[in-house]
Amino acid sequence: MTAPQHTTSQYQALDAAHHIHAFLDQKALNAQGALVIAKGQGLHLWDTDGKRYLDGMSGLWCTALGYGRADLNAAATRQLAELPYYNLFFHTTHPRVIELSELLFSLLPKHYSHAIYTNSGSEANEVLIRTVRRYWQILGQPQKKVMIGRWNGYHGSTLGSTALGGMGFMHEMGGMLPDFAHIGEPYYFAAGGELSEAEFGLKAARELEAKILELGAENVAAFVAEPFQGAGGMIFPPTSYWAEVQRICRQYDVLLCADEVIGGFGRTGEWFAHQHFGFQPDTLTIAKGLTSGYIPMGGLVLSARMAEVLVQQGGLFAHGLTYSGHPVAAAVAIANLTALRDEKIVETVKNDSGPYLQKLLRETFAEHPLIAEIQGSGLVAALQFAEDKATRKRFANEHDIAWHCRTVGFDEGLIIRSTLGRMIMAPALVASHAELDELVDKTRRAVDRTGRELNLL
Ligand code: PXG
Repeated sequence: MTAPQHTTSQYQALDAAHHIHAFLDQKALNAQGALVIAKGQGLHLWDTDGKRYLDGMSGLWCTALGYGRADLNAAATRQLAELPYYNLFFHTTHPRVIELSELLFSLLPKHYSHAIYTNSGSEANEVLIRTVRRYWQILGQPQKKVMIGRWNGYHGSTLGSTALGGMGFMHEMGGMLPDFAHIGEPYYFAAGGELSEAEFGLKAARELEAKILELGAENVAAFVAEPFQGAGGMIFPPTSYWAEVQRICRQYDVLLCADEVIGGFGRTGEWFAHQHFGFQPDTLTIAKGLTSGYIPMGGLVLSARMAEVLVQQGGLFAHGLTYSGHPVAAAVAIANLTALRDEKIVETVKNDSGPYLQKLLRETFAEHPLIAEIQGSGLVAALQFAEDKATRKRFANEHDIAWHCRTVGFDEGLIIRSTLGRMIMAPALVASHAELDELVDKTRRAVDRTGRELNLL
């Protein structure tokens, strides 16, 4: 291990002096000091004081294989020695990116054929916006450029991906772009009212139809959404939702674009989350689990139907990134996807570890006085804090309650996320039963402590 250069408090002071962290009030964080994570192995992390944490979030939903995989390390090291950099500009390409696509498209449903690689999910969604608009331009409909996303959806932090996402506080920082629109999220617990889940799923989907009619179908390029909403609270839509969304997109000739950055590569127990929900998007945005987060890489996957138009009729494609299809990232992605496939990890999530976690969570929290809903599939799950289960009455200060739970979780040696009033977890796909037992046990302790410390019980 690299010898530490500083003590924890020195690291914290330097961190405060030089960084503006993501989605936090930096001044408040500086007063406290950030947790300095120094080492990872399997599902575990250690901070600079040697304290161990169970990582219930796979880093940021990305370390599908856990930390410390020698095969991914070896793939990167070999590639660094052989060809550390080349690109797909000006009539060149290289073996690793081609081998990666061969493997990726062997894992994807057969109607996808082309990929444009990026360094991140945000960039992949930027590419999506321009590619979708280009597609309609080629087909003689340049006015078809409005992208419809969902309120509380998350598609990244760059200007276009922020506009596509539905986080109002993000729109406020830097302003909105034209030609983006949003519909409500399919959050039954919060907005279902007196409807059944199935009825609410149809109602939420039909907001898309109303928005398309309001804007004029001739102006709408695409609907973009996460199959289940990740950063926005791990919200699983009712089962009636996606079939109706797909029907609407087909009826009005609007492209259906799935953001699989969190859901892709086995998280739900299927290779891709749209397969879990049973619909067929025209494009997929991928990142995170593509390389298990060991090295940055994302991409936009296109259906054969779209790619055919872009390639056969499109002429020059006016886009390119220096690091698109980077050989070291491609080598790591190949090692990662090979391990997911050959070690039957996705099958294990579907048939064994996923059902194990989902059952354990329901046994542990079904009767818990503070938890009113448990959602999830495979190795992703959410617990909804609420005041009253029967009426689905949420706590007025649910954000503070969930944040407290996350903070005492750190104290208990557990890393899970809070969003609004929900605790969300997404452990590495290689989690053992013992690690899932530890995850649920520590989560229950954090929830109980939250109840006691905030006088909720
Ligand atoms: N789409 C989705 C669905 C995402 O979840 C992005 C795009 C952007 O990817 P990049 O690689 O540009 O970050 C994301 C990222 C959280 C959390 O805690 C989620 C993300 C990032 C950071 C934190 O839920 N998702």
